[in-house]
Amino acid sequence: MKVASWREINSALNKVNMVLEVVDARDPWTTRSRKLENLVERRGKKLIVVINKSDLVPRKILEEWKFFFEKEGHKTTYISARERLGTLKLRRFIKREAPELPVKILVAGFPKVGKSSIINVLKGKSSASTSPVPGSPGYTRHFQLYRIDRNLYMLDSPGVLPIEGDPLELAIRGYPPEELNNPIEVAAALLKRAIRSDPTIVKRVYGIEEEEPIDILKILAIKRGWKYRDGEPNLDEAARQVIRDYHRYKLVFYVTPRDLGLVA
Ligand SMILES: Nc1nc2c(ncn2[C@@H]2O[C@H](COP(=O)(O)OP(=O)(O)OP(=O)(O)O)[C@@H](O)[C@H]2O)c(=O)[nH]1
Ligand SMILES: [Mg+2]
Repeated sequence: MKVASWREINSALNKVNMVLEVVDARDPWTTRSRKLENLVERRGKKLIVVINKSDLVPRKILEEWKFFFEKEGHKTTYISARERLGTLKLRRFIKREAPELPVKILVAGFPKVGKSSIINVLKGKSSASTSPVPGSPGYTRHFQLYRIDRNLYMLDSPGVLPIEGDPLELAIRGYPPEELNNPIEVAAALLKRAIRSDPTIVKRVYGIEEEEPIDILKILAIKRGWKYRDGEPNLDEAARQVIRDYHRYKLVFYVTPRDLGLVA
C-alpha cells in the first residue's frame, strides 16, 4: 500500500496556501490527524475540516461534529462525495476562506476518507483515481494537481498513516486488516462500539444473535467455514472480515461526540 510520508506532506505544503483535512463522518474524531493539523498551523496555512461520507450519518450528528470542530477553532463543513451533497457549499466556503485567488489546496487525511472522491465531485467528472473496492487502502499513489476551475486547484495526496494509536484507532484510520497484529482484539472493540451505537446491527448484518464479541466471531467463522489447521473456528479470519465490513460499509454505524466522552 502506498501512503504519503510526512516529508512529502511537508514539501507539498510549500506549494499550497490552504489545506482540506478530510475526515470520515462515521468517526471524525479518530480519523482526524492532529499531526497534520499541527503541521499546517506551524506552516501558517489555512485549514478546513471536511467531514465526508455524510450520507452514512444522520444530519443531527453531523451538526454535532461540526459544532465540536468549530468550537476548537476549525472551519468545518460536511459533504457526501458519493451522493454529491454539500459540494456547492464547500466550493463557496473555499472561495470565502481562500487567502487569495486562484488558490491551491492540499487535500489530505488518513487513507480511504474520500480525498480523491471529493476532488472528482468538485471537478464534475472523474479525474482523480479512487478505490474501486471501498476497502482497498492507499489507492492514490502520487501527489497530483487538478484544476477544478480557473480559481481553484487541488493537490490530491496519498493517505498519511499514524505511527501511534491503539489497535482500534489504527484499524479505523485505515490500517489494512491483514497487517494488524491482533485483529481479534480490534474486531472485538469494533463490534462493541457497533452494538452500543445500534443494538440490532449484528443480527441484521450477520444473522447472529450473540452479544459477546468473541462469540460473534466464533459463530461467524463457523458459518463461513473458516477453520484453523486444527479444525477450530478461525477467529482471526472472522475478525479481519468484520474490519473489512466496516471499511466496505456493510457494518455501518457512527459515533457521536458524547459517545466518545468529548462533551458532557
Ligand atoms: N458512503 C460514502 N462513500 C464514499 C464517499 N466518498 C468516498 N467514498 C468511498 O470511500 C472509498 C475511498 O474513496 P477515495 O476517494 O479513494 O479515498 P482516498 O481518501 O482518496 O483514499 P486513498 O487514496 O487510498 O488514501 C471509495 O470506495 C469511495 O467510493 C462518501 O461520501 N460516502
Ligand atoms: Mg485517493
